[in-house]
Amino acid sequence: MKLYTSELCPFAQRVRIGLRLRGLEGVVEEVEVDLDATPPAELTAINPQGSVPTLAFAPGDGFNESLVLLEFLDSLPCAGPKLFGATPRDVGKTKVLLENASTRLLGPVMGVNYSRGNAVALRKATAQLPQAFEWISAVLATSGGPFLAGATPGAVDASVAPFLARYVLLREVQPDLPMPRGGTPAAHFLAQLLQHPAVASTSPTFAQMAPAFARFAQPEEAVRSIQRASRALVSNPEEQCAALNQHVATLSPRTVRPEGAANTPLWTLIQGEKGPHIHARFRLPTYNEMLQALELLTALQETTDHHTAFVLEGYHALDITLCTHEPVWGLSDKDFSMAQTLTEKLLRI
Ligand SMILES: N[C@@H](CCC(=O)N[C@@H](CS)C(=O)NCC(=O)O)C(=O)O
Repeated sequence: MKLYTSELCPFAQRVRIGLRLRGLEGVVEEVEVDLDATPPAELTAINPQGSVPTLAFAPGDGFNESLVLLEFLDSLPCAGPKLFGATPRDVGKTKVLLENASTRLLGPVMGVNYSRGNAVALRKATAQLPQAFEWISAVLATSGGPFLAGATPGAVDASVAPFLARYVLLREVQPDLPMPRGGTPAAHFLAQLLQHPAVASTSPTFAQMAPAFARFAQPEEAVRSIQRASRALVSNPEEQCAALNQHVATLSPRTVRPEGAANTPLWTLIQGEKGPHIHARFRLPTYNEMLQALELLTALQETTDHHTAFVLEGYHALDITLCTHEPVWGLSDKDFSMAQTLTEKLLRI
């Protein structure tokens, strides 16, 4: 058997930890895949997405998905304890705990690890961490610790360890990220888990992770282009507004629609009393889409530190106005860049 894996991938590390906990390292050959290159044909023959971890029994025969693979390891004959527990009752309890770990612990931890320079997402995820640490302490009170599964690590430990290991490494560049309070069961668990040979021997180093951290700490290109855009006022706002509308006309809206007839330009240039600004109105089909739109809008504003004026009409229409008013009123490249990215994102909801 072969495991297609990557040292950098936390999902693959789950299975690599599972192999070591089960004592199956010698039985499964680990094949390192370069995630930046075209995936090998033997891998895509089994898993067309070419993602890791993927297990191969024979050419063209195997499957992927880290948690399914972890469970499969328990079906292989070996001396090590079962990751999901010895009885069907234990397996059931472990699966419920995995679900809870995923929402209560991994949700916030992954939210931090993958916040991509999104200031709102980072703040939201960070705010949930203290409760996530309390959840760990509560589970340990039931299992008896030092691991979530009890005396030895099990499937839930293997599934959270890679993300916690990366979180702790990330603190080297973001030292303000919270840790469990010293002396608490959660702090003891974290130390024990990361030191466990199955976890320590499969965890990447900071140097290995640094390029990925740099990539994940950065907002996507469309957001960076707003950050880079100049605040100097443009001399040709009519032309820029026309170019913006031409671009918008090439987009295919999903559920959020620009208001107006098909050929009406979305963004209009308005000569206000204090100076020019651009305005657009978006139609939202339901309350739910409006909440998504507001979340997206506020996150983009906070991350780029460029703010719109927006007004809701019920939960169905969102009016957005953009202009630059420091040091003087007018329209800048930043406004047009913001308008473009915002429209692209809203029409993708
Ligand atoms: N849900 C999958 C996620 C696997 C995954 O996202 N793997 C990433 C690397 S961390 C990957 O292979 N990405 C490359 C791709 O999808 O092309 C699992 O739990 O196994």
